[in-house]
Amino acid sequence: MCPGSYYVYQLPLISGCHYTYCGVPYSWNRNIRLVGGSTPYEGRVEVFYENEWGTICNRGNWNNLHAEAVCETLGYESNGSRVAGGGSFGSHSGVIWLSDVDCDEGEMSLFRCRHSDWGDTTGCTHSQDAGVICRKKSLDIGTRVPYFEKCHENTCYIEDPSFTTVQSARQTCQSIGGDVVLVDTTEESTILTEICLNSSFTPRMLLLGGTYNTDQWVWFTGEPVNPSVMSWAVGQPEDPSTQPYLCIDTSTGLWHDCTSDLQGVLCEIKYPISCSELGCCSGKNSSCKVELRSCYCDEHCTKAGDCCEDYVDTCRGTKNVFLKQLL
Ligand SMILES: [Ca+2]
Ligand SMILES: [Ca+2]
Repeated sequence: MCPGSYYVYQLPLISGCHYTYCGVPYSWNRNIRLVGGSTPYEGRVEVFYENEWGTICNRGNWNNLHAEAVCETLGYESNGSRVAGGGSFGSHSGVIWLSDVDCDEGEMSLFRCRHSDWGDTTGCTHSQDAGVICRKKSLDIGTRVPYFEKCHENTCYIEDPSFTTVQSARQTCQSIGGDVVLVDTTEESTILTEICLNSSFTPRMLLLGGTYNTDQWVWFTGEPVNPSVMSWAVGQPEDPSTQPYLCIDTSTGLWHDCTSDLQGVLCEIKYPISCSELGCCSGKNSSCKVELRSCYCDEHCTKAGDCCEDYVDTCRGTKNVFLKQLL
C-alpha cells in the first residue's frame, strides 16, 4: 500500500498487463496550485500564466461550483469541496491574474470557465484571494488513469483524448496551458518519434497541429510546415484532399495524413525551466517532469517515500521507475 497522501494508480499496458504505482494526486494541469493550507488539499488558488504565479480574485459569484472545478482540475475529490473566505490562506504579494470566474456545474477544468481577461482585475485586492478546500481521494485502487505525458527539456507533450471535434482540439490544449503540437525543428520531430516509441500506451492516432490547405500543409498558426520536419510513415501521405489532418501514429512515432475520425490530440506545453537546469540524471530509465520540478531517476531512490511514484509492472513484477522529487 502507498504511504501518506499517495494514491494507488493503475496504468494499462498494451499487453493487458498494467503498471500499479503509488502516486501523488495526479493533475494533468500543473498551471494551478493550492498554497498556504494546512494540507495539500486546501489553500489559496494560484494559477501560472506568462511565467508567473498569481491569484484569483473572488469577486463575482465565487461559490462551491468553482471550488469543485478547482479540485477537479487538481485531481482531488471535487464532491463536497467548498470555497474558503477571501484571503483566508494568507496573502500573495504578486499579481492577481483572474476575477469574475464563472464555471458551469460539473466543469472539469477551471481553465474552461468564463473569467476576466488575464490581469484585468482592477479593484481586486489580495484580501479577496480565492481559496478552496478539496477532499482527498480515497486510497482504493482506482481507475483514474494519468494521461500520456512525456517531457523533454522544458517542453512536455500530453495526450488528451477528451476532445470531440478537430475544432475543439486546440481549445482543449489551450485549456491546459499549451497548444496543439507544432513541430518547429527536425530535432523536435525526432524527439516526438522517440517519445512515441518509448511509451507504453495503447496505439492510437493523435492530431498534430497541421492541416492541408489547397496545396500545402500548414500549422494552425498559418505557417507552412517545413518539409524537413515531416516524418511520414511509409505510404503516407495517402490523399490529403480526403485526409486533410496531420496525425502521429503513437505506435511508430511517424506521421500520417488522416481524417477527423481521431482518438485524441497531442498537446505541447512549455515551462520556464529545463531538465538540465534541474540537474536530472540521464540513466536509461530516467526522465524529467519540469512542471513538477522533478526527475525520474531510478538510481537515486531507494525506498518508498523517497519518490513520488514507484511503478510496478505487473507482468514482470519489477519496480522499474522511481520519481525523485527535487523540491
Ligand atoms: Ca513545438
Ligand atoms: Ca493516411
